[in-house]
Amino acid sequence: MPSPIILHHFDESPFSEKIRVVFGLKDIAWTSVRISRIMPRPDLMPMTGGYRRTPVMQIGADIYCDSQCILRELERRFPQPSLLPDGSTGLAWASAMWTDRSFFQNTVNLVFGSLADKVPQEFIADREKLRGAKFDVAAMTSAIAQMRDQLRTHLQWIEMQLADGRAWLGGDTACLFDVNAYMNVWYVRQNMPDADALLAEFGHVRAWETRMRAIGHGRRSEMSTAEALSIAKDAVPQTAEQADPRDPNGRQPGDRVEVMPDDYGKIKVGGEIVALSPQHIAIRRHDPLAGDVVVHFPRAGFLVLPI
Ligand SMILES: N[C@@H](CCC(=O)N[C@@H](CS)C(=O)NCC(=O)O)C(=O)O
Repeated sequence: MPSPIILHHFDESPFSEKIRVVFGLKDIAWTSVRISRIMPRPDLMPMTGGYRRTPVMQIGADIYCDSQCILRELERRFPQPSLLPDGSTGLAWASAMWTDRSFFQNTVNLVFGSLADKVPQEFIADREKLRGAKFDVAAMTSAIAQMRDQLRTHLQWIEMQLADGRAWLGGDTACLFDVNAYMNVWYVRQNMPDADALLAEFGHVRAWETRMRAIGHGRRSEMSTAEALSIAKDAVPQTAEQADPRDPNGRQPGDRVEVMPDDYGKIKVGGEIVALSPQHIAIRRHDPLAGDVVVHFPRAGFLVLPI
């Protein structure tokens, strides 16, 4: 029996919403493993080797970290309907550097600044560890006016793109542009009581948001974290060795490296390179609880360090 497509996520997670929407777009049957919003995650860490951001996708003993990497793998396994708009493939992938960084920093600061004293202390302590810096809700609250200005700018870019009456950001069909940008609008809608007011002037965005919501989340079933860990333990990683002859640093399959995000959650995951390309790195590691696993990361926004 083929390994199920497992998403380790929590329902409130905007980066996970990207993946859930793609399950909807591609009508994929998937298994939801709901993880805690804060650490510890004792059944997941043996599989990721310490990578602690959400979401993580697991297929047998192959573990995909970061939404960019997950989407790339889903597009590879389920090419139709494609996430990539005709003539704009490169820009579609690159759009994550807008939506996941400056746009998301804007919406996350707005959301937590607005929640203010409703943010639980243990959540603040967890996110301080994640960021390696103070999670300063008071500073976020005082920046709300600035964050509203920034949000308006981001939303207007979406509005401009839809202004010719097209249904989707890339044209006639929903694509990666839509998935990436929608995450932030969804996050504002879920958390800001005045979302209607924030979106009021953007009629095209509101109509597009309704279309995005109607895509749904594909075919979802639930599994426990412990069951997912035992699937990894019983499986054999399926990633084929792949060299990158033009790797600028001469890295080769078999080299030992550590991989970590360059922005937050900077935990190094060590292993031996199995596959390498300009967009992707996969490393093999062994864990007493998870067995042999191959952990996959994107290259954009990640550092690869020799051991
Ligand atoms: N670049 C990452 C960012 C993921 C991210 O920041 N996720 C948030 C939740 S939506 C997170 O990891 N929060 C801390 C945690 O869940 O441990 C991606 O695209 O997956």
